[in-house]
Amino acid sequence: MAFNWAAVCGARPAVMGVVNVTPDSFSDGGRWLDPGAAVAHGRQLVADGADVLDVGGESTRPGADPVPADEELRRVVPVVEALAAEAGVPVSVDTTKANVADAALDAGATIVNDVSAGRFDPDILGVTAAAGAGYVAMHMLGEPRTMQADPRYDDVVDDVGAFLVARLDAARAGGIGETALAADPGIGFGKTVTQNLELLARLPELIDRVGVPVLVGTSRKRFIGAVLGGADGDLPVEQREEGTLATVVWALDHGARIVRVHDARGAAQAARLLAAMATAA
Ligand code: PMM
Repeated sequence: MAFNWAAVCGARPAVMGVVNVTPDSFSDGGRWLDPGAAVAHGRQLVADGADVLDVGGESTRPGADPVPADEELRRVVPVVEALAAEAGVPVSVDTTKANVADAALDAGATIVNDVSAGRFDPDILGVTAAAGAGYVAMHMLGEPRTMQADPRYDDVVDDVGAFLVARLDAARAGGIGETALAADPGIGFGKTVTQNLELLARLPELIDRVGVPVLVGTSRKRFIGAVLGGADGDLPVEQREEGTLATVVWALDHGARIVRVHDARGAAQAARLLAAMATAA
C-alpha cells in the first residue's frame, strides 16, 4: 500500500525519534552502536511518545566522511528489522544510499529520510517509489564534509524553498506518489547560526511554498548552543535540551508537521499541550 503522511501527521503533528547507530554523530555518537542498545533506545523513544523512529548508520555532522555501504548496512538493517517488527510505529531509514534504503525497506522500514534529497545516489528515488514508501527530501548545501565552509545564499528561505521544490519534482519524476512526500529545510546543513534562525523565523513561507508536510530537525544543534552560550563559547550538546524544546514549540506552532528529536518525551508533551491550547479558544 502506498505510504501516506496523513496517516502519520494528518490529525496531529508527529514526533520522529532519532536512533543513531553511529560511532560519531555529534549529539549521541557511540551511545547506541550496539544493535541491542539501539533497539532498546528505540523502544524507550516510543514509550516517551515518538510516533516514528528514524534509524541512521551514517553520521552527517559537519566534516564527517562518508561511511562505506556495507558498514552502513551492517549497522542499520538489524536495528530496522527489530524495531519494525516490535516498536508499533513506522520506521524510517536515514540514508542517502539506494542499496541501504532498499535493504532497510526489505527489513520493514516504510520511510526513506534522505538528507541529500536524491542528489548523492539518484537510484534512491526509484527504490523508494518501488516500495511505495514515504520520502523526506532535505536541503543541504553541498555535502557534509564541506557544507559549513562559508555557506552563502541570496535569500536563505527563497533558495532553500527553490531547492526543495526542484527536488520534490525529481522525486515525483522518480515515481514517488504525492501523499508519500515530505520536505525538510535541513537545519544546520550548510547554514550559519543566523541562516538557521531565519529559516525558523520564516517557516510559514517555506511551508506554503513546498506544499507537502514539512519536517524540522533542530534537536541539540549548534545554533542552539551558539544563541544560548556565553563568553565561554557555545552551550555544550548535553545542555541543549531546553533550547531544543523552545524550537520544537516554535516549529509546531508555525506549521511543521513532523519534528525530529533525540528526546521524544519533551516534544511529545509539547505537541499535546499545543493541541489542547489550540482547541480551547
Ligand atoms: N539532522 C541530522 C540527521 N538527519 N534528517 C532530517 N530529515 N532532518 C535533519 O535535520 C537531520 C536528519 C543530524 O542530526 P543527528 O546526527 O543528531 O541525527
